[in-house]
Amino acid sequence: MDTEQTFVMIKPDGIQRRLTGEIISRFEKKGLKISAMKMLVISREMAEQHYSEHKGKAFYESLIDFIISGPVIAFILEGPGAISIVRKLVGATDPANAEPGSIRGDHVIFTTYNIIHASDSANSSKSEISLFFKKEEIHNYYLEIEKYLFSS
Ligand code: 3AN
Repeated sequence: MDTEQTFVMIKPDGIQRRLTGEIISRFEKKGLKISAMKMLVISREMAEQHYSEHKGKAFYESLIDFIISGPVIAFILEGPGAISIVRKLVGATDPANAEPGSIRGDHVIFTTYNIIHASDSANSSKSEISLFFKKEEIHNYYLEIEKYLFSS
């Protein structure tokens, strides 16, 4: 499985509910590597770009208002098969389908206020990472375990 990078964002409600540490710790425990991280308030323009695929849908305006309503924490996770692994750990968009044990399955009851975003494909990961991070904000380093994995 190739090493992938994926974009993840704890939304304003995740921060309001003080679930930041809980969420990040799930990814770390799984073995994913954090290669970039920052807290920011997204501009309306940036939010519209991030959610452009939803423009025109009934929930679009409230989604934009919500995502710019307070700070978010944006980060990049890295690891073999990271994109699909992170989506599994996050759980389904519809709270009724989010499996218990997933982040949304354990903490979310509303579809709009669903505490976290994660890229759903290699293409969206690439464009979301470049929307949120400059090259110099992304750190290239090895975890101790990777030194053994990649040494042979
Ligand atoms: P996901 O975040 O699971 O990739 P998307 O990309 O389909 O889901 O939707 C982006 C965001 O738009 C969701 N996280 C949620 O906040 C909001 N959203 C999606 N579908 C609905 C819906 N039917 N009603 C309200 N909000 C929605």
